[in-house]
Amino acid sequence: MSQSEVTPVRVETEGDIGLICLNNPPVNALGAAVRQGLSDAIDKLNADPQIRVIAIHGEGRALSAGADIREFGKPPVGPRLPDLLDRIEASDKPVIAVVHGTTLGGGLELALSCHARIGLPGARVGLPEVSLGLLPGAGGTQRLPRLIAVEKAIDIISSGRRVPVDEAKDLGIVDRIDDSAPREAALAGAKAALDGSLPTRRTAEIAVDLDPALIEAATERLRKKRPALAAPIKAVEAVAQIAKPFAEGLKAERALFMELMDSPDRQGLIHAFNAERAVKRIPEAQAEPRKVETAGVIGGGTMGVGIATALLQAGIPVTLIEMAPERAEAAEAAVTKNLDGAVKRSKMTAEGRDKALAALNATTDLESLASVDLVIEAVFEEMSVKAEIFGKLDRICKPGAILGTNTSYLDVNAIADMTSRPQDVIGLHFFSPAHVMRLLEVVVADKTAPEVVATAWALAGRMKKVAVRSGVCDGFIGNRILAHYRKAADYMMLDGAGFEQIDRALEDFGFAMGPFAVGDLAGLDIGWATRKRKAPDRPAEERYVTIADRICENGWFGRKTGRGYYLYDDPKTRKPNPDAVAIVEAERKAAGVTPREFSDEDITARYMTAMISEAARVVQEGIAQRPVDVDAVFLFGYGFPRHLGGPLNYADRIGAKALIERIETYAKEDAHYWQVPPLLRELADSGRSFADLNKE
Ligand code: TC6
Repeated sequence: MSQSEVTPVRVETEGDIGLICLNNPPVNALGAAVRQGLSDAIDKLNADPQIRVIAIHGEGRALSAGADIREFGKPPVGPRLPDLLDRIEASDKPVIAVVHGTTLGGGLELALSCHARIGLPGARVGLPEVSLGLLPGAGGTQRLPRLIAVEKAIDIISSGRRVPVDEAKDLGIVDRIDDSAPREAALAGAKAALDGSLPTRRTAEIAVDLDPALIEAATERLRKKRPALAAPIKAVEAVAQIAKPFAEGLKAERALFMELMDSPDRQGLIHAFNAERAVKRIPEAQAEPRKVETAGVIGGGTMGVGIATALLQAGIPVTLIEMAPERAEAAEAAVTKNLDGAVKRSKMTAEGRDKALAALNATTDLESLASVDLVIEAVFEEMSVKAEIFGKLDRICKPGAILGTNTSYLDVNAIADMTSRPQDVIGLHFFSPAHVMRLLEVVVADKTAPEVVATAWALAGRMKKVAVRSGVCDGFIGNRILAHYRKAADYMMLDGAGFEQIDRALEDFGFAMGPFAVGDLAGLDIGWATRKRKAPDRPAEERYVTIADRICENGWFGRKTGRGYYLYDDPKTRKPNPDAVAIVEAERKAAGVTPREFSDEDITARYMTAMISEAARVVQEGIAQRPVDVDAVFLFGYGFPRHLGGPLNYADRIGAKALIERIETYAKEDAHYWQVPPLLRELADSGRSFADLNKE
């Protein structure tokens, strides 16, 4: 049946029971047609004298994933969800909801407006609106704290977490668990409501006692934990309205919801949600992926160990290759530690860990890769080393095996040409720690076969990673853009801003960590090696900041050596390294710079403008398919503040014209670094935005 032929809400009767079925694939979102259908269905069944009880259930994956996100920001179309839910709750005939699958947001609010709820095994419920920059705006903040303990409701509403059905039953969100199919559970629930074995009541009528201290404590906690985000705090403010009569509380909830609906954070967070899905649209999407039942990883360093861990967690047996037996053993120990950590963080069970470890074979025998379906090379970043390995893999691996490289900047075309099968070679660029970070940059070389690309997406799906398609260039999408804007931070440091001020300004802006603190964490020797590699190609006009080199020359590589820009005597604190401060001052003098002051706004403006400039070039050159692909790389691999939606989504907030003005102003200081990207000029001239490019 085609989408247009689907009736989004079906009504049927069986004796004195009226059944309403939501059928709006893929996730029964509560768009206008569903709301209208539900409204008509409730009216019809209420008007039918034969009917004594009504039960709502859903077809497909879940009862409902909530309001239709695609309607946000557009003119409202009635009936509004809050009004519809009030009418369902007011129904004289009891209404039962059957909750199955992942039932979220407006979907759970629909269930809360019913008079009893039945959960199916495997169901999960939640109010994730805060993660979209919103709050539950269809009565969720008023009904949930009436139904369950206020403290628990605050936790669920302000965290947006998904609650497994067993916990939902213990909390009182669902009244019983029934392990039949949704329609059967609806019929059984309706009968139980009629014979009195399933009590029914209106949630709005449940008396509630609010302890204001709970609200204060939650607000305080959120202010400390996530100061940049307004939605969770507003959501708690909405819960506080339960002190008022129900109708007034609903009105207040609505007002707070509308405030958030108009906020730029809401736009940014929904863009981030959509970005994760948009990156799946690739030209190779129709190709048939190859089977990946076994994998090999070459290299037992941090990356190799992380990749092996991620593959094992996805249920794929791994042969991990190291050069010497003691290094293979150390790699196995490191994988074990990662898996133990996953068990500790409840990411996997102890049995899962044992099974994964049994599927790991750490060895020095490269020939044992002869039978694997996929190899990921994660050795030292040196073309001659890669050339030797890919030459050997070409000889050893079976025909059709996928040969992946985890290189973070080397030319994947050149690596592919080391083999007689360049169609099987692809870049699989993981981010450290590879078993935690969600981004996987998939670097498609000139000769990579479409089914090899499709396999990378299938693999990313199994590993629960976000794959983004990148073309070949130095650093691909992420590291190329990073290399550019990182220089802006160095220029500001040389010209007078302290590294501590730069880090703090960017952290206040929303980054989890500023660039100097990140450098210390990653190891300053990494950037040092890259700068040395690129030195021969450095244009004569480029300003070169020597501060980081001087710090590295002392053997101070950041956290791992106890000092870098900061001191790490106490792992919890971050104190500027006075020797690094002295180096900064000395290098300024040597460069003949008279230090000047930078405001925090100036720091973030320059940093973001540099990032956006290189991102625009990456899009124009076709390295990234669309602006949204750049956004996804930064959201899922570089800790970009999610509420800003990614660098190019944020660029639209500033506008192409204003960005050009900034670049032209900065160019007066350094015309080589600050150049207007042609794409930005095109957007400014045509009045278009990066968002428009995403739609093309
Ligand atoms: C709310 O309810 C507010 C209420 C108050 C109102 C007054 N709307 O993620 P998947 C699409 S706020 C429209 O790949 P999964 C999704 O874009 C909302 N579309 O599948 C994708 O489309 P594509 C609160 C939606 O099985 C397709 O469905 N609810 C919606 O990995 C499949 O999605 C949420 O925040 C939607 N609500 O995960 C829930 N949801 O194929 C957000 C999904 O064209 N959704 N789509 O790319 C999710 O968390 C997940 O989608 C999931 C399913 C867990 C429901």
